Amino acid sequence: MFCHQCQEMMKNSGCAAAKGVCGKTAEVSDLQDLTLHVCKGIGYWASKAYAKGVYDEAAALFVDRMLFATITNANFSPVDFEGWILEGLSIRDSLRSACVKAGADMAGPHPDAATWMAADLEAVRVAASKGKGGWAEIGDENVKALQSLVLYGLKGMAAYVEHAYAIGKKSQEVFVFMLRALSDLTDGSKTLDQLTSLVLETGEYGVKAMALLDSANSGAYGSPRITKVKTGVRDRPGILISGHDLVDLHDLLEQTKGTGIDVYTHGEMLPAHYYPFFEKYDNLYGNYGGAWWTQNTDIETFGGPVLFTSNCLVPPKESYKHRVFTTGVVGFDGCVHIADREPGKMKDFSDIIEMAKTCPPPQELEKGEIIGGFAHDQVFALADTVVEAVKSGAIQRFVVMAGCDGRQKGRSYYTEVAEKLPENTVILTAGCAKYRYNKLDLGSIGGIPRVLDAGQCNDSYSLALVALKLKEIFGLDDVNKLPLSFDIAWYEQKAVLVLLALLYLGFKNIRLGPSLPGFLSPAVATVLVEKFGIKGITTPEADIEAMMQGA
Ligand code: SF4
Ligand code: SF3
Repeated sequence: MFCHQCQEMMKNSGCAAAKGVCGKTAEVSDLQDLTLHVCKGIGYWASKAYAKGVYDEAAALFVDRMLFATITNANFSPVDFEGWILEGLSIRDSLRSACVKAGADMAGPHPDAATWMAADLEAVRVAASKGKGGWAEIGDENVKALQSLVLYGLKGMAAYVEHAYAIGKKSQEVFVFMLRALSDLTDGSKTLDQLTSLVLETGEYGVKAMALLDSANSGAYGSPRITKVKTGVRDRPGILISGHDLVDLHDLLEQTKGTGIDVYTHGEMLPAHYYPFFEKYDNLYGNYGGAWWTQNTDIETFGGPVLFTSNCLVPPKESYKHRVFTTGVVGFDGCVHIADREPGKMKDFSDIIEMAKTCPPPQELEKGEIIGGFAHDQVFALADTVVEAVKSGAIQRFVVMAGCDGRQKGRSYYTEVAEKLPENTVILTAGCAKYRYNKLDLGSIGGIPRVLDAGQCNDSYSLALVALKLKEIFGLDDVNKLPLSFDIAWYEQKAVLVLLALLYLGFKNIRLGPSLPGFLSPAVATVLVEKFGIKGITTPEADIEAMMQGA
């Protein structure tokens, strides 16, 4: 195996042993490479067919789901990937036939395309195992680095698109881009400049995908508003729900209401409480535990069943594995998988509910509240107060500390930054990175909490909108002139997409940690540093000092 898609890759160069740091086995890693390999074939033929006026949405959806399924900590099941590869090959072959029928030019244009179009699985497997990551046999290290940026950005984009699709929103434009970008990744003749443009284009379509999900979420569940979420427990059995899928949460709340079973959110499901729509469910009790990586101990003490609706799943311990349920693209052999909903129906969570009835109430970990719900509309509603505070100097700077949390000890940096930032600063956050400081008492400025949580990583778009709104209010010609710094933490591929989207929107001087992506070549890293001012983190003290001076 070789995998270097997440921040916890071994030695910041890649996981290449029998198992990745995340627990992904070599077998699953290779199968994921194969899955993506087949998806590139689908992208190739789908783009050719599209040029001839044939659009296959089912193929686009399949590719989208596969990009999402191969995101870090989503699916660890060889059985799932074997099935998907066969399904993908048949989709690819029917697209190829559609191209013949539509009179497409079957010869080109990609010189390396033939290697990628092998018909039988074994040939695809051999082709995929040739290079690092299965696709890297073409091009030098800079080509590979740019291809990685695109591929990982696409995985992040797929997550946004999949969540929007679950709510009933889709964009043909974004689907067509994803297929074309995958096709371009099979093209060994692309120059570095062309690949760099593709990276920025991925950011551009990333913004569209983020906007799509933002409107899907607020259309279905209302605009997030300031909310206090309980962190304690009550004396009834519970179900813990994790991941990012709000439609799954809705189905679960409908099916548990009136049963005497409480639903607790975990990790990235915390921001669900901020949506007005879910207020009517009095059995949506509170949030339990911390960020994704604390699940091994949180699930142990929770005592009841746990539903994973998306990443991040940590391979479950034997002691509680029987209580772990997966759904959507999440999978782990030995855990019960809840099937997708049929059109117009809910998913059937009765097995989880039956198990919950036999379980003890959760053990209390803490007692308190987390405040959040500062997505764009809520912040815009506070705009007068915020602008006044900036003008009076009560707020000197905003620091965006969004992104992911992770296991690495060095991530305590983010807790320290939050604690040590001057009291006239406000932290804007989204994603599970917030668990490094969202339970600290950092006070408020004129009634505005010093940590403004916009929501999930899926809501990072809100932070960009807030920044663009501030630019407008202050009459600035450049968003980089705002009293705003970025100190972002990354772990998985949605964070890659968010970074590309921010670069596309013109944000510069972003601090990225705890380490710069190991999949970047030195030359590509240099371009990011020189052209966009991206930088790594140093110490909390030095970085705070630099940020306060606008650097
Ligand atoms: Fe390693 Fe991350 Fe890949 Fe897992 S997802 S194998 S930890 S690089
Ligand atoms: Fe977290 Fe996995 Fe990225 Fe959604 S739950 S931000 S890491």
